[in-house]
Amino acid sequence: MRGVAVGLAAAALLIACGGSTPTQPAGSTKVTLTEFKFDPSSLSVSHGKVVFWLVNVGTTQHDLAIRDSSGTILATSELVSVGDQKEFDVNDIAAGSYTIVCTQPGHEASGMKGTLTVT
Ligand SMILES: [Cu+2]
Repeated sequence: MRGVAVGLAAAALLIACGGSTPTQPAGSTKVTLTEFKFDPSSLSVSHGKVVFWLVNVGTTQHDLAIRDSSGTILATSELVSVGDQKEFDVNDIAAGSYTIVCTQPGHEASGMKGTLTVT
């Protein structure tokens, strides 16, 4: 968990400074967002607190939501602007299989979804 705290501190510092390129928090899982897919589209993480690092290299805004097998959305990231990066922290996610989707209108239907395996 020490790496997570450092990552958050770094993110806060970058917001304060502005302008500079944010760096990926240590121990985070990087996911690239484009039209209309997640890369990688198949994610695997350990249970507990999970830190995703979302990088939008597409031409429109995207986000990442985690949906369980019953269709309930457990968590949704902030919207990531074009060319931006956002840290997305998920606490206490239990082991299991989940679906990841972009909640922007039409994106999931266009193929912007994937799987998340929590072990
Ligand atoms: Cu999207």
